[in-house]
Amino acid sequence: MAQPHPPVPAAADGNLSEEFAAPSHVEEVRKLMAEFAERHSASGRRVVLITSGGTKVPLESRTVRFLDNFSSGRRGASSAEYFLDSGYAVIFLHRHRSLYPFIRLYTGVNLLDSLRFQPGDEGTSHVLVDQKELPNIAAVLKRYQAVKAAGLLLPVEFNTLSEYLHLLKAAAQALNSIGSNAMFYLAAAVSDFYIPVSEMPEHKIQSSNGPLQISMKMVPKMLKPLVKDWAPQAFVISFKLETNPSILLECARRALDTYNHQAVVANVLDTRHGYVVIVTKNSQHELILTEEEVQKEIEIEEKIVRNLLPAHTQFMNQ
Ligand code: 9Z3
Repeated sequence: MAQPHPPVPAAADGNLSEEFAAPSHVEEVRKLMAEFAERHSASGRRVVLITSGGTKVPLESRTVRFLDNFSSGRRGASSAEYFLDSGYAVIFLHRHRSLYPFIRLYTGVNLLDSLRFQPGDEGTSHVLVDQKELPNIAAVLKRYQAVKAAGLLLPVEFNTLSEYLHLLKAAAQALNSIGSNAMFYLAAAVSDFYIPVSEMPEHKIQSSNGPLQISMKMVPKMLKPLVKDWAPQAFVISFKLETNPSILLECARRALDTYNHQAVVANVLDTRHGYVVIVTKNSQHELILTEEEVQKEIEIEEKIVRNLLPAHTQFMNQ
């Protein structure tokens, strides 16, 4: 059985109030994102805002400890590449140090093991890349440099939950001016719980005080104001993660009913990189990676993006 629907938290109107400290650079980033969106939209390109990675929830103001979650950012980083390949400009709102488009392919490789030192003439030297250690590096580098030269990827970093919330709000407002040319692809794993600044101890919690009990508040659901107020014409895709497959689709449908956006990509923790269901008001589409596709290094994100593109086109034409 699915759990009962939780009460909508107080800040569901999108007013983040003083409970979430805004990052100092939020206005500067808002301007960058608005310029990026308007420039690309004016030249006929669609723009997708991808959120990616987990969020950090501090337990102390001078933070020593925090709550985190499992998300690696692989979904967001690989999807960014497929959106770029499909002609979108991408704002990549990602957790600091989570996986990043293109370079993600070399996670776990020790860079120094893939480089060779070669002395040159007259005291010069060269550093060479061993392409066996970095498979496909020439092709990946070419793609990355082309994306960079065309200014198609705008990376924006967050670390804490507060930073994420403020930057997402700024992004949504920045993309509003391009209407249905904008897509939101909300793949970040965002904490549902937090400790308000007003209730957080300033200093490190002392273990000498004995076992720790914490009480956390519900994080406001940003999807509601995003769809209703901040970017009401945009094409919005949220993600739903469960660990119990038997409640997955019910939860995804409930999210669609509650927030009234275009689609939910539903996934289960253990199988998330091989199986998802794209749920819309009138359809339910299972995407599965076969064993053969896994062997060929095809990724489920390619299928997700390929599935969403015609839906976005149709939405824009409505
Ligand atoms: C997802 O469900 C993503 O697919 C994953 C990707 C985070 C599972 P990785 O980063 O994993 O590749 O390791 N994202 C959304 C998760 C989420 O918190 N959704 C909320 C919920 O389920 C709704 S907004 O309640």
